[in-house]
Amino acid sequence: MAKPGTEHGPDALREGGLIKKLMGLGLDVHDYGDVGTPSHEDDHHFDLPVKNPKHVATASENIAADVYNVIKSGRTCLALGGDHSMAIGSIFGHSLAEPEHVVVWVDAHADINTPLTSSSGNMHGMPLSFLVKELQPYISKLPGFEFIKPCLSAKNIAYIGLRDVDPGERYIIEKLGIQSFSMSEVDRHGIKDVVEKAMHYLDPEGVKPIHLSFDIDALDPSLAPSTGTPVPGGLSIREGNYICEELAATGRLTCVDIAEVNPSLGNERDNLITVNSALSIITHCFGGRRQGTYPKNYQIPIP
Ligand code: 5AB
Ligand code: MN
Ligand code: MN
Ligand code: MN
Repeated sequence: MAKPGTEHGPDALREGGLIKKLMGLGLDVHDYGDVGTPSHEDDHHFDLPVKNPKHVATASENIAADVYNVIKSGRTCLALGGDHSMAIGSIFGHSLAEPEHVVVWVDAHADINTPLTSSSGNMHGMPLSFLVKELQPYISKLPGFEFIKPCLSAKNIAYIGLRDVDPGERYIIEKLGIQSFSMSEVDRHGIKDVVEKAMHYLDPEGVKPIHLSFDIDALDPSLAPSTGTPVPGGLSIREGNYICEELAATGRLTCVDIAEVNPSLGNERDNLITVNSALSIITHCFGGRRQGTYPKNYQIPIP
């Protein structure tokens, strides 16, 4: 958490009209409020350059419990970040409710550094490493992380949008054979093919619950300037919305993370652009379609 401010992401989205927009799609929306993320004193690791592990561990445990309860109650979960370390808790909580779920990770970054491959010590660059079974021999013991049981196999993950991947991460992706559709694949094949291939690979039968972890920095920085680690050459809003429309159309999208919206970065206009992009991504995950939609009981008004 080198750049503070992502804790204000959820309120920026609420103030941008999130709930009203979702209700406008005819959904029964319940805002469960903010998850408790208490910080700890002496929150450093003696041997590793990992920042705030206890803070992340407590937050992850609370996020996991809430995500589990929301999904168990039969609702679709929207988890608003926060930096992307939030996905440790949301994916773990999702797996407690739906052990068979698959993960579509949309991001400029691979977020699969181990505490030892990371050059920054930032835990938002590591979330997947704690969850992937095959990586556990390489994961250092961190205070508070005992509750996490690795719940994903490498074959349960597909990346879309990568364009800033660390050497250790690229090695891990290749060694474990994780499906990765970087921006080069998006350029080469187009977003339709990429989404089709990703979904066919993750779940050829089309029966598994889907977790979409969407880092707003997957979008081009012109569309999401208020974020901590922008990288040029990202997804267009059309490509981002297309991914969401296609996943939503499966009827199996059970949990969506929106991470790394940081209203403390950039000016007011940057914030507005970023929030509007995030709202567009979210609504297309929840039934919004560019062809248009109407509520279930819609009637043409009679004069
Ligand atoms: B984000 C970097 N790979 O580990 C690292 O925004 C960047 O959640 C991580 O995708 C970016 O610090 C994390 C250099
Ligand atoms: Mn990320
Ligand atoms: Mn990122
Ligand atoms: Mn980040």
